[in-house]
Amino acid sequence: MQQYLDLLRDVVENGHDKADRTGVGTRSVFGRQVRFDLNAGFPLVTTKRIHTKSVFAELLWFLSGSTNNRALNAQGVRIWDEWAADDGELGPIYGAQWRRWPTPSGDRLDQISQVLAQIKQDPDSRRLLVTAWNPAVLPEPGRSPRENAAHGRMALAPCHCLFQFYVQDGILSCQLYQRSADLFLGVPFNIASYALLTQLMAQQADLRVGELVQTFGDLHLYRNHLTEAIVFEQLRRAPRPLPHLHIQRRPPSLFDYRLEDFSLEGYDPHPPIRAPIAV
Ligand code: UFP
Repeated sequence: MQQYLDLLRDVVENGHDKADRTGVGTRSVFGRQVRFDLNAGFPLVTTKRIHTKSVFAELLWFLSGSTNNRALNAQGVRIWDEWAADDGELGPIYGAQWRRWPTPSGDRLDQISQVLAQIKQDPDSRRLLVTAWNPAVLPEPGRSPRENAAHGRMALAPCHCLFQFYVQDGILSCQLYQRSADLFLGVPFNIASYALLTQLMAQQADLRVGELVQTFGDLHLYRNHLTEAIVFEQLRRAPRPLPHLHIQRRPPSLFDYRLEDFSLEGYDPHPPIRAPIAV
């Protein structure tokens, strides 16, 4: 994961100070891209421990179409707690847009099923996209995430908002556009999540995996992460070999995977580094 450390260094060295919605303040750059060869190993940050159960459970939760935090809490995953309304609702975030995009006629579009079908039927298509960016249900400015969720708006505007698949010679690649990226806390999760999604899509489409390309809009480090104990500690650590992700079985559909289906071999990270999250 040298690419990740290079990004950290890039933002530390080239970032400019920028105010942000949370009031914490960031150091930020605009427009970056990294590529991961998914055959070289599973792209998981090794210079601190990543809680992969949260990543995997969250992706399965997105794929299930759920937008209620209680389903995640039931699995011991608490990464969305800061944003959920009292009943656990997060409003129409990723799961809703991926699986139930509302059409003008009142129907619902299952973008994920459609794109998987297109990958199989027309792999050369240049339209293999899924978008979570639905301007009609973005959070209303001036409301807190919880208030938005309670009013049927997204608690948080999608950060990983658009992705595209690409098939060549039986190999599936994926490119993600991430408009806003908390490089220390969010990005390691986002990389791992889309690496897993690409592996699952490939398995279901009988394709091999190629690359994950990740393109960033506002790529930032929060000011309170730029400390000796957090970002600079991570930069002192040497990356270790990448783990490998094994998928134990091929379930009948993309929507039938379970957490127990995934096992990571050879993940030997440095210890965790705790950091405050900006809400
Ligand atoms: N963020 C990520 N990845 C995610 C996610 C959030 O990096 O998957 F959900 C970060 C980016 C930003 C904040 O720091 O959360 C979202 O704030 P905003 O909507 O103002 O960009």
